Amino acid sequence: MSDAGTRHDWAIEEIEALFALPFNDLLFRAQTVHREHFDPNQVQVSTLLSIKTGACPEDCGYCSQSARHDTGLERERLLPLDEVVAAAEAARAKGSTRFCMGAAWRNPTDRNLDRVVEMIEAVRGLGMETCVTLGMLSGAQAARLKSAGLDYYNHNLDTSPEFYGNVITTRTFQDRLDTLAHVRDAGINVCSGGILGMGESRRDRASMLQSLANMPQHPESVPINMLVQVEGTPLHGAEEIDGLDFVRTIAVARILMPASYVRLSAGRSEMSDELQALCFLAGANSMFYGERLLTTDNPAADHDQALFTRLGLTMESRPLEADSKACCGS
Ligand code: SAM
Ligand code: DTB
Ligand code: SF4
Repeated sequence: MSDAGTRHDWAIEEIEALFALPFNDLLFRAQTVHREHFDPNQVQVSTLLSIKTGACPEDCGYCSQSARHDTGLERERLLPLDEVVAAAEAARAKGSTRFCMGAAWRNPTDRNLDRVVEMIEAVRGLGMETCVTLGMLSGAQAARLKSAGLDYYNHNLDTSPEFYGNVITTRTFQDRLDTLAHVRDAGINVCSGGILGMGESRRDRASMLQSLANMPQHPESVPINMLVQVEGTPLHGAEEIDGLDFVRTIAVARILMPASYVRLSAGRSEMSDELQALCFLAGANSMFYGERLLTTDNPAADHDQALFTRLGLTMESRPLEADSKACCGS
């Protein structure tokens, strides 16, 4: 992706000053930036599938799939290829252009990767873009995924470096940066963002966005999740984020990373249509589409279709090459 004209040297105070703008000024600025890079009435939609569920050795405080939390989730082995292909075909039939496969691993083994490579090749064969999120990767594993034709790798920073230790202790913030560097070096598009509503401060939100925006190249896709509170996880009962602060975070992400897709991710089932509309106005232009995220619910496709109609939004119909997606200029 051409990054010309975008900055990678944001100071935390500058980002906090954006957060502190009057709401209307912030949204106007974000929407203006958005229109310079994207069609403001188009949304890219991806569908998720959990290809290996539960029994994860990591201790991420938000996650239903950690073996350390008693969430009542049934563990499942790696799904067979035909089930994955059937789910991708169903997603494509509903208009989804990207299929994202998630596995509850700390990191994949090379044998795990053999199976995932088959899935990537089969989903690409359907004419869909592919994304996987498998945990930490080595450089060699990232290269292997690239040669299988993988389009995107999702690996979130999750939160600020300062707040990180309150949420996860079994791997470090630096481990995440290392995996993202392997993905970038392999030539795979980077999908990386975080979660809001875990008890973090506004400064933590600013700091997380600073870590993303000051990478040598911005992630092509930046998912902003609202914590889905799962009973049995340590973060169940965390103080919820104010909806307007969520919108502010989307707007700041849009301003800092003008040419990236900002993804309105987990948590939409708990959001009103009006709150989601504000997120689109703030510059969100991609989302997860389909009844299920990985282990929790997402709004029904017909509800999202009705929302698109009410807002005059259309679903991006065809995958765009990462290096030619700049458009419009109007
Ligand atoms: N195990 C892999 C990993 O952690 O990288 C891949 C799957 S993991 C579930 C992918 C991302 O989903 C996490 O990094 C986190 O940002 C997000 N996520 C997980 N549980 C969530 C929840 N309850 N609410 C919001 N986002 C969540
Ligand atoms: C991302 O940032 N959000 C998605 C995707 N990347 C893999 C996952 C959300 C998971 C929400 C909780 C669940 O369904 O288990
Ligand atoms: Fe495991 Fe990923 Fe859940 Fe963390 S977020 S517990 S690594 S599945």
